[in-house]
Amino acid sequence: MIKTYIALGSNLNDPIQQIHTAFIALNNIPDTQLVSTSSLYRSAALGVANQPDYINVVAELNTELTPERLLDELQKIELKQGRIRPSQQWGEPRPLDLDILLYGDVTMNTPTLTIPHAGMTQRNFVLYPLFEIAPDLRLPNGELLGDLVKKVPPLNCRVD
Ligand code: ROI
Repeated sequence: MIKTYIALGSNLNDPIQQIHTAFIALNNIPDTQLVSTSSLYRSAALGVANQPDYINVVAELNTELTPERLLDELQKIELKQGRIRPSQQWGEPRPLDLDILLYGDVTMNTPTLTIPHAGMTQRNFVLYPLFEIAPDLRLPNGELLGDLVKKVPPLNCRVD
């Protein structure tokens, strides 16, 4: 059983509802359990102008699936929740984006999957929710999550 952290993001088609629907879908992945979820955080879209605010969350799962099979299941959920293409162009608004942040202590870099997730250490909308549910976490390279959080702008827009 591997502990894995998934980032959820939505900025289309009722984002808060998208996130709640995704929690149920994550818990229904075969050989996988949803262990915990962070609060929901609202933030302006990073990197692209003129698109709706995002709702972001991090979820902890226990899984027996390989990273590739897990990614496959996540892409099925994205498609089911109205995403047009599994790998929409970077920065396009989307009803649901699911990214594998961490998978145990695994480090990997293939054409389809980079773990830890490449952008995670710079993104406050990932680091803050992750820190909320895993305050003592270290990345596979030994970096302490708490140290990374101090280097990004604060994210305090929690949604009730
Ligand atoms: N900005 C925010 N705030 N949250 C996201 O999840 C998000 N996802 C993206 C880009 C376009 C980088 N911007 C984002 O893919």
